[in-house]
Amino acid sequence: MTMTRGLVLRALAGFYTIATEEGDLIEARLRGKMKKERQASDLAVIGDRVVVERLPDGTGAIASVEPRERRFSRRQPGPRGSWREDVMVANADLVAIVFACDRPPPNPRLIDRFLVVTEYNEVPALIVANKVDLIGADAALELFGPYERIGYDVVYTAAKGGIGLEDLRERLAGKLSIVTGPSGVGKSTLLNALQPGLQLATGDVSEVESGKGKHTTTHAELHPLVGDAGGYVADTPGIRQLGLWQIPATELAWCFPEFREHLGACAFNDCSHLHEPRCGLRAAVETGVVSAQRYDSYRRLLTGDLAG
Ligand SMILES: Nc1nc2c(ncn2[C@@H]2O[C@H](COP(=O)(O)OP(=O)(O)OP(=O)(O)O)[C@@H](O)[C@H]2O)c(=O)[nH]1
Ligand SMILES: [Mg+2]
Ligand SMILES: [Zn+2]
Repeated sequence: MTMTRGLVLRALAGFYTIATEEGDLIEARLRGKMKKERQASDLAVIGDRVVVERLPDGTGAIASVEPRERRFSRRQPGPRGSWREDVMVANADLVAIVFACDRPPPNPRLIDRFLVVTEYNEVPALIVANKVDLIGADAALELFGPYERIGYDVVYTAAKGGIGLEDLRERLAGKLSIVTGPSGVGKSTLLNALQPGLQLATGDVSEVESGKGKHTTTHAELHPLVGDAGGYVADTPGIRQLGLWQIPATELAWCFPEFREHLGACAFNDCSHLHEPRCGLRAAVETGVVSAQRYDSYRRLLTGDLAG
């Protein structure tokens, strides 16, 4: 029996593409035993490091999945108030959140929701402000500068026109990254510009604008990055239903990093920061130390008011 270690690059309908440590790619399925023993959320996902048995026909059978160092997952409501974890990628070093400067225009509420998910998963976030060609550098800085001021790394790019590609390449080099964001913001176009060999399918923006929100990319897959540093990047389908991405109420405020230093100042230690007296967070919003917009995102996420 020949065993090898590898990284799951693609997982689709029970078939897995594994990059082995010997440098080849093999198609594998899970061993039947694993399927029975493990929960759905524990089955292999992209980014998982696995042990594979090489079968005589050239395919493989995944014998085990190594413990995950990190995961980027969503909690989805299950039956009778339970939760189901849906792991999108394992062992990600970076989540690149792509928004367009225009077409579609960025929605700050939605940016905050993406950021909260990365904070909850404790994976570093990079904000990519794409399509800067449409509004120019100054206007782009006005839109995304506030995120730089609260400590997020922002790169300004135009997949069409080749702006900022070197900055983005530098951030991704040597890491296992996932690219996420709404549909039509240019995630696939950007990765193609970064590495033309990828040839990812891209969409026509007019169909996005028509409101149908056609998703051009249909599944997540890790692509090896060229260059000495190596690394992998996964393009993902645009995410529409971030509302399903549940964060426990007691942990939500912590997912806004600039709120953290104010949370100890609340009179009640179970303060929801909505209406309690002597709330440290609301005091910080009133003096302008914390942005009213970000607080509004927090309030909407907590109360389930996801409109706008
Ligand atoms: N002007 C301009 N248009 C861009 C830029 N990047 C992408 N586009 C256009 O935006 C549209 C959508 O691009 P995609 O790369 O398919 O978007 P996506 O984020 O991968 O979309 P999904 O796969 O549906 O999630 C295409 O028409 C691209 O040509 C850019 O930097 N500037
Ligand atoms: Mg795409
Ligand atoms: Zn409070």
